[in-house]
Amino acid sequence: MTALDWTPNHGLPYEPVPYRPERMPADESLANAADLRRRMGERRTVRMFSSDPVPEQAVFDAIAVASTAPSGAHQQPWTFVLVTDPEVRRRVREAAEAEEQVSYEGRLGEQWLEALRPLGTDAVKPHLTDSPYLIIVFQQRFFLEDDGSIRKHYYVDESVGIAVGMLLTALHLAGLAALTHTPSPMRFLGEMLGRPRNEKAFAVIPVGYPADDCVVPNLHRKSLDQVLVRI
Ligand code: IYR
Repeated sequence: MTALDWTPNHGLPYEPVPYRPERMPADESLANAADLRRRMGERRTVRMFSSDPVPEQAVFDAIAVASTAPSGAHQQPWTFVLVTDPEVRRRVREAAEAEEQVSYEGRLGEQWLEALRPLGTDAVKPHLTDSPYLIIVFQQRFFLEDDGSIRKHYYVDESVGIAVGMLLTALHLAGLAALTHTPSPMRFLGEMLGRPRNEKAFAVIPVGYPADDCVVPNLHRKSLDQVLVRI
């Protein structure tokens, strides 16, 4: 990874430049929006992966899409660690499963376990070693200058959350399955992957094709009128 200044714009002053994208005709807007709605309606969180390889450039492209997300003060406070090394993955799985074991055996509490029941999840996480790729997303809580001093980053949770949403969308539209996995606590990831002290693990995202015998829970989504309020 190349070194960055504290902001990708190097602290330069405001410089307005023209932005005049060609306006999309309404029928094209409607067709695109309806098509995207249909395609995204087909996205499912997958926990059973094939180990078949996927086109690597599609994964790079999806990460590049994620990095176009809007962010607080345009600080782009994210790092995507792409892990394929089987030994590193074995260690990540071992540590994640150890934490999950404690969680499922009681740390989560009865109400949380009850909320998870329809998902059919447990402490065994084969996707951490089975999928061809693991994207571990880190949030940069602050910028670390070369001399060790710190510059604040703004709206880090929101920015990284938006970027991960765009990553999941891009992966799905490229025909790839993913899982938003948040082993808790995740501190072991920063240590294991040698990340600097300004970075905090945000999500672990296995990427690949669903296994031939993949199943997903029969979940239903809220309808538009359940989530949309018009005033
Ligand atoms: N992190 C655990 C538990 C878990 C929590 C939520 I909230 C989920 O939506 C799914 C799982 C796990 O990965 O199993």
